[in-house]
Amino acid sequence: MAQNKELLLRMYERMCLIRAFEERLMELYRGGEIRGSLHPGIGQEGTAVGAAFALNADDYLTCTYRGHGAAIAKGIDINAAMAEMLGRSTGISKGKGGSMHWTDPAIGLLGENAIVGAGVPIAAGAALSAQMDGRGRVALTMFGDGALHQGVLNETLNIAQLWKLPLILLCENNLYAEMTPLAESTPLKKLADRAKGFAMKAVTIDGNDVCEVYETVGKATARARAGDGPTFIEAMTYRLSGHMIGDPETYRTRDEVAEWRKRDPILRLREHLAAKFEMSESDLNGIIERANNQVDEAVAYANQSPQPKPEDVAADVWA
Ligand SMILES: Cc1ncc(C[n+]2csc(CCOP(=O)(O)OP(=O)(O)O)c2C)c(N)n1
Ligand SMILES: [Mg+2]
Repeated sequence: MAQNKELLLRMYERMCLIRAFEERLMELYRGGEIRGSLHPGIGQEGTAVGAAFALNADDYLTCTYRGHGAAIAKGIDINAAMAEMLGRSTGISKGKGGSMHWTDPAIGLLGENAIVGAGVPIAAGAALSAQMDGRGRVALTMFGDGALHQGVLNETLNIAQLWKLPLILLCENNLYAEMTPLAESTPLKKLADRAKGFAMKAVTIDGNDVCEVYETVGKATARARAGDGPTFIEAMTYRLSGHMIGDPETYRTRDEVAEWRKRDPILRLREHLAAKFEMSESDLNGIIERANNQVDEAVAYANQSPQPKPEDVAADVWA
C-alpha cells in the first residue's frame, strides 16, 4: 500500500462515507421508505474509490446498478442522491430515476445502468468524443464479471482497441453474476484474457486494495491521455451483501462470505493507517462517526424535500 497519508485518509473517509450511505439505504429500504430494487456494493468500495480518485473532475464515468459507491467517490452530492433514493423532487433525477439510474453530467457521471453491460458502449462513445475534442479527457466504465459475456462488451473491446480510444474498462470481478458463480458462465480463469484476445492491454489486480486500484487506473489514464489507447483492468473483489436486498444467498456458503469479510477493503486500509501512520482507534472511529453524521444530514435534507408534483410526471421523461 502507498505511503501518502493525506491521500490514504481521503480514500478512507470516502470509503467510510459510501459504506455508511449504503448501510443506511438498506435500513431505509427495510423500513419501506425506498421503492424499486437496491443493489448494495458493500465490500466493493476499494474499486469505487481507487478508480474514481484516479480520474480528473472532467473525466467521464459510467457504472452499473451497483454504482452508488463509484458515484459518491466521483463526487456526487449525497444530499441530492439521498433525495433521489427517497423519491423527492430535489433528487438528482427529480426523484424519477431511483437507485439504478444515478446520473450527473456535472461530475462526468453519464449514468448508472440497469441493463447489464449497457454502460460500456456509452463510455466508449464518451471516449470517442474526448479523443475528437483533444482536451485529454478519458472515460472509465465499471461493469461486472457477468457483463463481460454480453455481445456489446465484445464489440466495444474490439472497436475501442482498433480506434485506440481513451477508455478504461474496469471489470469488478466479484465472482458471481446474480446467483451464478463465475465458473458456470466462462471457462476463463482470468477475465483479463478475454481482453487480451482483442489485443488490448489487460491486467488482473486485487480490487480490495484501494491503492493498487488507484495506481493501476492512474497508469491506464496516463496511457489513454498519451494516445496509447484503452486498458482492461480486472479487479478481484467480493460483494459482502446479497446481489440485491432480499437475496436469500443460497448459492454461496457463510464460510466463503466470512473469509472475504477478512479482506474487507475498508478494514485493510484501516489496519494500514493504524500500523504505518499510528492512527488511533478513536481517530479512525471518528471518521466513521463523521460519515454517519453526513448521512444523517442527507436523510434530513431528503425528508424535508417535497414529493414530485403529479403534474410533473411526464416532464424530463424521454422513453
Ligand atoms: C441485459 C440484461 N440481462 C439480464 C439482466 C438481469 N441481471 C441483473 S444483474 C445481473 C447479473 C450481472 O452480474 P455482473 O455483471 O457480474 O454484476 P454484479 O451484479 O455482480 O455487480 C443480471 C443477469 C439485466 N439487468 N440486463
Ligand atoms: Mg459479478
